[in-house]
Amino acid sequence: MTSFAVPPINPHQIFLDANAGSLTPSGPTLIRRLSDLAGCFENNEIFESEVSSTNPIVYQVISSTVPELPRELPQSITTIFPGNCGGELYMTKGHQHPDPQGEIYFGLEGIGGIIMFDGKEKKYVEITPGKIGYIPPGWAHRSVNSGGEAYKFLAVYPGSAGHDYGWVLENGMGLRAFSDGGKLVLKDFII
Ligand code: PAN
Ligand code: ZN
Repeated sequence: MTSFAVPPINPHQIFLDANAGSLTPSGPTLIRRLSDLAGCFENNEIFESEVSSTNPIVYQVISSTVPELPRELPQSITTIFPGNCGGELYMTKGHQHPDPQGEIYFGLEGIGGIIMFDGKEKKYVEITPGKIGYIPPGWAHRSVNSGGEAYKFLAVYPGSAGHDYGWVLENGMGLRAFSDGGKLVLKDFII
């Protein structure tokens, strides 16, 4: 089982394999199945039915060994598989950083986007390979896969930022992303 490294962290090199969606040496790997996304999709009836039938893997996150500790700069690659639940695109759970700090996402493969919400304003930023998405401090963020293949991106964030998933369940994300015959359709997020 892989894990985060223990400080002090020595200067080192990390090998990024965009195709495999991996970082080597790697720290923890997280697998999120549909059942882990309770409360995220609009159509709860279809969500429950798909959870009890195939409960597919929606996304995975492979981290480097750099720990989530103050002054460190952890990285991870998220791979969101293609698909939807009741027409709503496969997505990450989405979170706020309790210690408001910025973050960058760098597109590696596939096509997707970041839904961002600061509690009032909402934005959608498309990410394709080579594009950097900037998430300013105080903006909750959720990623979606808007294409027909796996969508992969590298995330780099301050180690003290933390992850608050409850904020999104309470406040929503401002926007929901759907696929209409392969075309991205954004709708207001009604709480
Ligand atoms: C990313 C996310 C990753 C998975 O590394 O943690 O894409 O999304 P959830 O954490 O919302 O499940 C990031 O934004 N880190 O801060
Ligand atoms: Zn984040």
